[in-house]
Amino acid sequence: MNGGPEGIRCMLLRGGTSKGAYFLAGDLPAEAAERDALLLRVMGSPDPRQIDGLGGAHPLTSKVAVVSASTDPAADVDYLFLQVGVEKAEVSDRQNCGNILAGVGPFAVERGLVEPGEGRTSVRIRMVNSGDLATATFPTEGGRVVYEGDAEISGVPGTAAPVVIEFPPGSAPLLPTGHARDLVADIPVTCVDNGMPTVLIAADSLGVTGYEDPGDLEEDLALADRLRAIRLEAGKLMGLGDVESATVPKLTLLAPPRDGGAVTTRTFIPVRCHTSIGVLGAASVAAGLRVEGGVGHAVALLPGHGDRLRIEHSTGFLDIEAGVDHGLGGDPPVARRTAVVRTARKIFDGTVFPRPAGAAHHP
Ligand code: NQM
Repeated sequence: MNGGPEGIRCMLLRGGTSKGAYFLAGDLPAEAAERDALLLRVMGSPDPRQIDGLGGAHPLTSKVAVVSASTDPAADVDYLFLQVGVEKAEVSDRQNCGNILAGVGPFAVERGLVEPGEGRTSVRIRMVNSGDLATATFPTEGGRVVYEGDAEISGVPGTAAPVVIEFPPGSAPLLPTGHARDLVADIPVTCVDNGMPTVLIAADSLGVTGYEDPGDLEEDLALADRLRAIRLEAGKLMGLGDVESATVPKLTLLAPPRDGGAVTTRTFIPVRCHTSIGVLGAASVAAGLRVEGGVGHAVALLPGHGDRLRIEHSTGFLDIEAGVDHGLGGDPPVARRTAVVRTARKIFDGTVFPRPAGAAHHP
């Protein structure tokens, strides 16, 4: 368990458009600091290439899920998400991840935490980071998870079996600042939290179109400075405290849709620009677009009926159902429910051998 010569049992799965190392909680140290130090060695951090570990040199491929049987009667399993820094020796539990969530149900069946059904299995998951619940439903047959299927998600080549994820309303207020719109670092924004604290910003208010490639946006240092100022100020307004080294809030630039969707997005997570969009990030964007008076309301083309809408991003789109009830008599709007289709795939199952403790780090 301490990462000695016997290694640690680990499964690598693609969850949605992310990839992560999945562990049973009992296979890792119980103490958080010891666990995190071990996970840095497992992933090969800190190192921009993560050459000596499992990490893929990007925040979207430097992720960990820690899963255990739940003691909560409303859940089958507990899922703790940990974002492992790439260049920095940091492990953060301050956000959920809805993409890695897509692999949690299959992993729970693979490890015998949940008995598979015939045809399909639903796993009730408590997301330890926020205390919120989600239910993931996916095909199972003959006691095994079925990964092959015909569901296609943007950002992943080929097709795979669908993992349908449903979220009841979360515990956080939808509008953490209490307003549909705030002026932050002189820019109008909407701060929203439908599972992921997110700041919505009209791209043109920052002098960009919102259709640029993520790599080009990352190279715009003046933009990075302005986003940083917005993030630090918005973090305080959203009750997140000092977010200098936190992975939240995310910042999503909005522009009118170009491919039949409701809106085009470029999302900073929060420094690198996402190549698509996170699941809970998309849930927050979708709910935020529906907030009357919010910055998204003016940019988006919202469908006339139903909860489903299409969020465009740099590698395609993400369809999501997000219902918002508008408060009566001055009550704030609240999220009703959110549902999304993802896919997941087991890549390997085995034993990981972490870099030895105390190995010199030469950046
Ligand atoms: O928003 C990236 C991802 C995510 C998180 C991030 C996610 C979510 O794409 O639920 O999935 O925003 O850091 O994996």
